[in-house]
Amino acid sequence: MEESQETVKLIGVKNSPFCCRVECALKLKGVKFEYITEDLSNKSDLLLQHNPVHKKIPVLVHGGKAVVESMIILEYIEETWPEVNPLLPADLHGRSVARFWIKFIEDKFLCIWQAFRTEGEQQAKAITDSLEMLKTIEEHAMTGKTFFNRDKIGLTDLAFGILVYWSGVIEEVIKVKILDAQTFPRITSWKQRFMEVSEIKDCLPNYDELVTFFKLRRETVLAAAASS
Ligand SMILES: N[C@@H](CCC(=O)N[C@@H](CS)C(=O)NCC(=O)O)C(=O)O
Repeated sequence: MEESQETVKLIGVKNSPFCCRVECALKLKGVKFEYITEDLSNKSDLLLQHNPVHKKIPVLVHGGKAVVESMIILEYIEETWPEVNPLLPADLHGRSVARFWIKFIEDKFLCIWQAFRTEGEQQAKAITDSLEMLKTIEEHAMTGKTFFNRDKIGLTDLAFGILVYWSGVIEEVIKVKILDAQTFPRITSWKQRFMEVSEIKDCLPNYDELVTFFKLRRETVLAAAASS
């Protein structure tokens, strides 16, 4: 049977920040969707068929057509349902600024994951890089508005905020404080405002469960690195 033009499905897992970004965007737009939980240890034909290149989640399936890569999915959601809760500014310059910071976050935020995957000198370097990345955001992106460069939540907040939530988990797992409130007061108060948004609160997975999951994950990753 052919899919309705309107059917929206999200293939994902709840412990992935990239899937959480998409879930939050759909909730903010009030779009109804079906969440299809993927088994990453035994990838489904549905995932392989819809994302044959990277074989990764999240995948958004809209009217039977797949959209992949979380930030591309978020732009797609914004362009498909522009009227409700616009997630980009109306003016072109404002949009370019939002996209600049999204690119910055996509390029640089991985250093926090690097701190999760490593130990010793490599980890120390990843932490230094993470602090540098946060300092740039603290000084140049937090402009005194409620959210990133505007008073309404938008795509940049989703790009950064969900990763910040997960990085809190990583900090706890590796027992290193990176996003310290005294060093980064603007990011810290922005984070509080971001977490207060009801659609965001609804989507964030339980913190303690994430910590348990990522503790085990780190043991696996380090054991694999040690034996290679
Ligand atoms: N750049 C991608 C990253 C997606 C990603 O890394 N997904 C992970 C889960 S968090 C995945 O599917 N991993 C499975 C694999 O690498 O085989 C995005 O933003 O969507």
